[in-house]
Amino acid sequence: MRSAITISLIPEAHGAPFVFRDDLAAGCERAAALGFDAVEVFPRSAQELDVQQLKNLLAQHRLQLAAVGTGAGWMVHQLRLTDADTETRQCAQEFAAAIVEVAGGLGAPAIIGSMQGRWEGGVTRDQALGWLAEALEELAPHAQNHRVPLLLEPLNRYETNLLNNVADSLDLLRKLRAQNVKLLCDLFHMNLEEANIADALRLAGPKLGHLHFADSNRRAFGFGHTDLAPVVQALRDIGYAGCVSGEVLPLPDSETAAKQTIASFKRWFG
Ligand SMILES: [Mn+2]
Repeated sequence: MRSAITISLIPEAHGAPFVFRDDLAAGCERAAALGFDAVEVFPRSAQELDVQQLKNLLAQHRLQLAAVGTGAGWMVHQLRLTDADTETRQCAQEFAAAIVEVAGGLGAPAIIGSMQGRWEGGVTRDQALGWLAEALEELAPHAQNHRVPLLLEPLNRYETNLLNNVADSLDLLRKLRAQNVKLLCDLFHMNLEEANIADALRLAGPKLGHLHFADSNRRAFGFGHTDLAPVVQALRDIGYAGCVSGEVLPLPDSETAAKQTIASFKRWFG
């Protein structure tokens, strides 16, 4: 397993669970200095990400790119793949596709989390799930061209009413022709939504593609009360060998959250 830490380049995302913020060079420098294997980057858009700078920083610090988030599509641009408006759905699709391409070019998967949107107003749950499935079918082959998966993240009920748990997300994946869509399981969301986190990870099994490593209160692992022992056992049982990425609140500050994340990673996965 590889350790990773999050870097947000979205000025509008202050208050969101990203450890390092606004400065890619400084974030990569701290990630490498603390011993992380990889960084997970959240750009404002594909076009606003300086790909050459990122490449140079990864090489300079011998870091891997764990994943690239699409959350700015929703947070900044209010784009959702399941919006009632056809044109907005198309814009969302283009926004996400551009990030899939940029990430894939760097050998990393893109994450579809908050861009899944929600069903509301005149849109039914089945309609929204159908639009999401269509979007994933369009995006996944672009990721496949780069030989990377596309990551779909179930979120807790306060962030979406569409995909909240592993079982419902697997139901959607089973209906897809694309085989490279994998689940991003976030321990913070799972703590709110799953009856048993370890059982849910076992259910995900080979479809687990990425892990967000956050404690019960979305702080760095060890700063909350989730019992990690059964979670680690479940990950071992399913042979998970992907990223364990600290997507947590920068509390009490970025440096302390990052240090706590790598210490917990080493303790539990080292
Ligand atoms: Mn997450």
